[in-house]
Amino acid sequence: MAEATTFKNETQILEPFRGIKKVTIEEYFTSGHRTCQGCESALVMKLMVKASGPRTIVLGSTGCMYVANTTYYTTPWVVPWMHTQLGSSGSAALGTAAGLKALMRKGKMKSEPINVIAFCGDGGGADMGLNGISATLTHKDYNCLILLYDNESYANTDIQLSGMTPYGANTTFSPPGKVIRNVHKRWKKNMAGMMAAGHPECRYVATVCASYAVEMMNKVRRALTIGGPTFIHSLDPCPKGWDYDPMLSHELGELAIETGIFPLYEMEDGELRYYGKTKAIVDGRARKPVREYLLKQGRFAHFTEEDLAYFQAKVDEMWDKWEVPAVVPFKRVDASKAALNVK
Ligand SMILES: Cc1ncc(C[n+]2csc(CCOP(=O)(O)OP(=O)(O)O)c2C)c(N)n1
Ligand code: SF4
Ligand SMILES: [Mg+2]
Repeated sequence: MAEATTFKNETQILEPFRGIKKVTIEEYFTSGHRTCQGCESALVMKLMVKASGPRTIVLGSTGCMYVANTTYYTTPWVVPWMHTQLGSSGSAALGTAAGLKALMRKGKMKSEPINVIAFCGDGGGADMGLNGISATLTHKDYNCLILLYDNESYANTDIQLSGMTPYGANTTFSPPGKVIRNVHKRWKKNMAGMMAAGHPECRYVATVCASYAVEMMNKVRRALTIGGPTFIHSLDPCPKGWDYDPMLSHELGELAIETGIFPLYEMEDGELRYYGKTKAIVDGRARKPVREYLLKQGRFAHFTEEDLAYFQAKVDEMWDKWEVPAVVPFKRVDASKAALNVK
């Protein structure tokens, strides 16, 4: 078949929402899901497709946002949605974007910009599917967004620890005991920083939190309009896995930012912009103590003062010693020593 002369690899025009009153009223993730009360990941799904609008295809890897959203014969998705295997969000995004492009180029479907979003959990994305996401972010000719919703555990299968579970957290794989209090002793992966630093063809990487809904939707809009593959990391409080009253979800999201544990930033064409309360911290506002965030969650109920001090010291190090505060983890060294290569 002859190639369509009208085909252009365009993205949609999605202007940022200028305030909450300007947000569109239509919903594309509605009732019909069975996530827990207070589930922030469900809110992320709702805001994500609200931002992208009706001409969107969503792909989702196995996890809470698959299982709880597609219970037998019911679904909250109004846009086309497809499940993909646990470690496959990257390849699903790339394959769908490539498929659409080929069909449009060959004139087999109408040439129009369609948003492709693949979401993954922290287990599916930051652990099992890291390779696929990384590969996708190198293919600059395909327009797609990978959104990692990070509830800091393999939640759907009953809260096993992932590479994104915070230090010391109580999970079904790391229950605190009398002999070993903190079974989980690894520090969480720096997923957005890793994606931003390691993928020169990826034009946009951002971190978001649904406690700041309009900002979050605007980052999704930017990611979908800039062109090429993009990546967003969302931190999602999870009442079941983090063990807290569901009414605290929003507050915990805010505290994650205000304590400096989860910095909000976007990296566009290699330029870094902190935003929201993270920018205020960069500009001099004091960070709240991490204990205000940690002690509201049952998964840290076993923490002693020593554990809290260790956690605080690690967060302080991220802000005070990293090459780019809270983003790039290389330590700053004295320039004269670095030139001589001495320690
Ligand atoms: C290859 C493979 N291994 C294991 C599973 C079982 N499994 C289904 S969902 C899930 C947890 C996924 O965790 P995450 O990606 O963080 O999503 P969440 O459940 O937290 O939303 C696991 C282990 C699977 N579906 N496929
Ligand atoms: S376990 Fe957590 S992520 Fe899963 S549905 Fe419940 S609140 Fe949401
Ligand atoms: Mg998870």
